[in-house]
Amino acid sequence: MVSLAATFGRGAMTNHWRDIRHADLILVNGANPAEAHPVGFKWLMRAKLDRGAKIIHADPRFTRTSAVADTYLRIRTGTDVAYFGGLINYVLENRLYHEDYVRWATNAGFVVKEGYAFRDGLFNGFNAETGLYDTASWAYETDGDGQARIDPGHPRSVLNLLREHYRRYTPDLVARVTGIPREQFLRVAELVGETGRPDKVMTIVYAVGLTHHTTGVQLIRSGAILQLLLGNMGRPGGGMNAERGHANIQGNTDHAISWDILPGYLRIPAPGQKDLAAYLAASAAKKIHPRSVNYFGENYGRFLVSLLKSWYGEAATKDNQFAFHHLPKPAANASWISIFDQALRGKMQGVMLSGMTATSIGPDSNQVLKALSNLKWLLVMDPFTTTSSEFWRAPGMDPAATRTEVFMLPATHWIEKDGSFTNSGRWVQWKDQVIPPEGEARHDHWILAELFLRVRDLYETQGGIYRDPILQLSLPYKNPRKPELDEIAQEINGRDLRTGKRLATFADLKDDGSTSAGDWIYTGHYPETGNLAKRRDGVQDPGRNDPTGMGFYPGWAWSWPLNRRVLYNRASADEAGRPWDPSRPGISWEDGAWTGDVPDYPKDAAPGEDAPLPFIMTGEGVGRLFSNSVADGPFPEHYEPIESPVANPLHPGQSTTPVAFLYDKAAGRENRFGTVADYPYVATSYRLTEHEHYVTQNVEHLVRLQPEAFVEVPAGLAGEKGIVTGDMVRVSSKRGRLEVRAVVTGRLGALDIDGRKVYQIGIPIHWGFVGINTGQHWLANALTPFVGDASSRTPEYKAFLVNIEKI
Ligand SMILES: Nc1nc2c(c(=O)[nH]1)N[C@H]1C(S)=C(S)[C@@H](COP(=O)(O)OP(=O)(O)OC[C@H]3O[C@@H](n4cnc5c(=O)[nH]c(N)nc54)[C@H](O)[C@@H]3O)O[C@H]1N2
Ligand SMILES: Nc1nc2c(c(=O)[nH]1)N[C@H]1C(S)=C(S)[C@@H](COP(=O)(O)OP(=O)(O)OC[C@H]3O[C@@H](n4cnc5c(=O)[nH]c(N)nc54)[C@H](O)[C@@H]3O)O[C@H]1N2
Ligand SMILES: [Mo]
Repeated sequence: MVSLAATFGRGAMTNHWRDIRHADLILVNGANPAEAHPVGFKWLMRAKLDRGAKIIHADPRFTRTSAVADTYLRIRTGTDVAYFGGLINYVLENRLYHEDYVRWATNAGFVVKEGYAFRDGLFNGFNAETGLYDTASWAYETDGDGQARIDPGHPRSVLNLLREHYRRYTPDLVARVTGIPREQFLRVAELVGETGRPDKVMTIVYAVGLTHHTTGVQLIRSGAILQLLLGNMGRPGGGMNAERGHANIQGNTDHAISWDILPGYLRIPAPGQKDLAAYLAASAAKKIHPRSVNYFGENYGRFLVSLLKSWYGEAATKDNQFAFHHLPKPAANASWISIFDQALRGKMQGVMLSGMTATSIGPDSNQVLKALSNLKWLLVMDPFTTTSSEFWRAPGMDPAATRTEVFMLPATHWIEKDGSFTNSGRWVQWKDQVIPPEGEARHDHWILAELFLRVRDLYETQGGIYRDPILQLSLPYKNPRKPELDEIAQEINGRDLRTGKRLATFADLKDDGSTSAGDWIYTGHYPETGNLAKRRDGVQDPGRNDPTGMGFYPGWAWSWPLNRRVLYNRASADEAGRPWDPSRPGISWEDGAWTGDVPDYPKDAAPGEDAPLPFIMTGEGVGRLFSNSVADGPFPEHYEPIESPVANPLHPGQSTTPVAFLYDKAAGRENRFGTVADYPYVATSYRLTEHEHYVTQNVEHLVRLQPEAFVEVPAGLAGEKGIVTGDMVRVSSKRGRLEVRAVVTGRLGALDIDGRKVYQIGIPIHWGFVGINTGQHWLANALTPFVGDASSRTPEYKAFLVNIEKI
């Protein structure tokens, strides 16, 4: 999500599932939708069957998605930047990009400030001592008013630097790095290049096969750059379509379960920001083009103040800066790996887990287990016992040596409560409770409310340091111990505090304390007329419910922002407001108004020379080919996974990313990365259709379908090692080992990487040591490395080194 925000201004799937049927070409990278998103996958099939779209699937494994793809590319895991970079180079060198679009809707013509450099695998601004880039050193030249200089012919224009950067990504280099044969790559490049025409459109579909890498953010950004060059962003059938994981993971991200944001993608305040003005100056994007709308940047203060009013109610006043000082200003990173690193260092007293099992999800579960044993207490809120609530029973653990006190609070499962799910396509959909809770289980929000009220009582009776944020928190519910999800949905939507009425749009939010909103991007989903997430005007009457015939179905649920179905849809039409492809319009300017989807644009802004630029969420007003909003470089560059069998041919001296944070090293712990000498094979981990992570170990029917753990071994390697299907094998990494059965398969195969034969081994993730007992006792994450992406810190689950032996 970091990469999409850095490129377009918002971190979300740009289109939606149903929209994929409008594509002519579908690149699927780092995703296996036929098995992990089988219901959504039907829209890829509709594109293929109804309009002859081609599907290109790049994956280390031949999966059920590959089986129905037109082209399957066997790619080495962790190398998609080289693949997308090769496509970018092909499109630029052959002038196949959509020139009008690129000139109008991207920062191609912006001039980059002097000092930009890329040498020996490092961009300018690198500080070898801190291991960080100064991202502010990646900036534009500006005039006296702070407006960016625009000169497409300048040697340091973004387009010229981009061309220069990707010139190295020749078809031969792509083959050397990814293992995709040159001729096959060129055939795909030709198809991709055709979608630079206005009457063609391509979509990129991806999931965690791209995010689970130390280069995850840049892997995705390289696809986004390609899509901007081809003019495929904002258009029906186009976009960067992130398939999200759990049913409500999009809602979860929107409401800031992620460590690095507040609800609605507002930044977490940083140390030193003494007041609201300092926070806004550091957080809100600046308008750097006279025709940029900069909607987010200009309204940042309204969204933050409305959030503070929602949290602190009457206690948030103009005089106290709306209680801005109540917000924590964390100095340290608080990502998943960081939490367990802190526990390993003995700096964490307790951890609360809700709807997530730390032990199973890793990475480096042996180290995570050690971290859990270092805690004073662990609280697990879950409908089932999990590998975390039972962590002292994990393989290799000595229960007597574990001091951690574990509390298990039975929580209701989402089937047992109502509430909304926000799907990948940003549709907020309300659901009903299916079955009543059993036994003593309580809803998560009731458990949290009860805990909070008891803590508040303690502060009230016993005092404590800085009590105000606790004592002043607003709980505007009929029963604060048992808030209803309906009440919380209304609170998130927000109100006009003078009238008490719920707002219909975030355009009405104010920074004077007269409005509240728990998450500005959801303002409008629950106006005075009712909960729009409950709407179900769908395919029962397409004539009425889908007036444009484009599948927007505006009366089906509610899609953030403002019920808009395709983000950045101003770019679906040309400067004059005519759809690039009249057969697939997003919005169009007709008779003095925008028609079609809800415009991602000021609704009465007419096209013309002075018209606002199309990407309203960036300070530039355009999509960013060059961006300073990521930690590891303004343009994506191929770096090898932290554990890799080969050196990076682009810059062997800087083979891996220079900015991944190495936790063990920083903490003075022993190095836990292996080398190819000891661990000669590449491994990747993934899902199977029959299981949902770890929770389905409790579902008898599914356990019967996939009862036993296994690893997939390519036939060639199995032949070399004398392994046949059903043999027990030991798979080991520097961090741990698994003893499981082997499945010998043609789905995985050898790659030719720079003249060297590289095998990849496949590791499904789903087994543990709780649930229905099938004699399994292992954790796939025993193998994975304790390291993540430089910006998002998402772990490198998808590329690491192992050895395999027959036992
Ligand atoms: N049946 C089922 N469905 C699920 C889930 C489940 O547990 N079970 N989990 C849900 C969740 S939470 C999520 S996040 C999604 C994830 O959905 P997906 O990302 O589709 O799931 P994975 O199987 O982890 O990985 C997808 C593919 O990425 C490939 N891959 C690995 N590394 C690379 C790489 O570097 N480049 C490329 N091009 N491909 C690579 C893998 O071989 C794999 O086939 O699935 C959701 N859907
Ligand atoms: N090696 C490797 N590791 C991975 C991945 C990988 O591809 N490879 N994928 C990663 C990804 S993308 C993900 S999302 C994680 C998934 O990891 P988890 O989120 O830990 O997996 P689940 O089994 O889906 O766990 C959800 C838990 O929530 C509980 N639950 C369900 N409903 C509710 C509810 O309403 N309230 C509460 N309190 N609990 C509830 C379930 O009982 C279950 O125990 O794994 C990650 N780990
Ligand atoms: Mo996920």
